[in-house]
Amino acid sequence: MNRYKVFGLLSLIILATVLVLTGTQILSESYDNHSGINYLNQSELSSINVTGAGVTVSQATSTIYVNSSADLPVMMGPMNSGSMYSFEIFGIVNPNIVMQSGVTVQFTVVNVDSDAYHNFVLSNSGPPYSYYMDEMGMMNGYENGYGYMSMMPYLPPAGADHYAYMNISYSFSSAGTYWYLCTYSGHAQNGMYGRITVT
Ligand SMILES: [Cu+2]
Repeated sequence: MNRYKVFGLLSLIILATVLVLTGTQILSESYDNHSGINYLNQSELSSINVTGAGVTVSQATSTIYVNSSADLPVMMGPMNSGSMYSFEIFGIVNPNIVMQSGVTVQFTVVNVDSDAYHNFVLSNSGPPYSYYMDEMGMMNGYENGYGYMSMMPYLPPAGADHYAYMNISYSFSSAGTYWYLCTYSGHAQNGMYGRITVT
């Protein structure tokens, strides 16, 4: 091989490496840095996990009663429960949430899982859920047959003292049974969901 061929080959290899690295960068950025995702540190996380006004917690029935418009912090992933397929609100895993119509809930959704993506989506459709609920969380939202009432990008796994979170405010204007679930493949199927009853 003469020196021109070697030079040409080296150039190609360098070009290919740059393209792959750039592509990976763009992909992970669109996945992790969706607008609306912000980060909490440990002390901020502790400060939001306090039962606020307008909320009553029944450990015995795993139910959170939202009596007037209120904030609910939702922890995703294994926190006190051992399971990664859990939402935790005020220490209750996948709680029932009960409220009257007209109440507005501000969910502060935090990923506390160190090695998995999760999201928090409201839906009219209850379990059982299939493996594929929405591979592209943020893209397919509302018209995919699952009755989604809200959508959320997947929040990236927690790092040291670094927890991705997103706020979603929702007004439940009609009585009925609704559900919250994680649309990451296999998560809702494995139990990552809970019921919301609006009376
Ligand atoms: Cu999940």
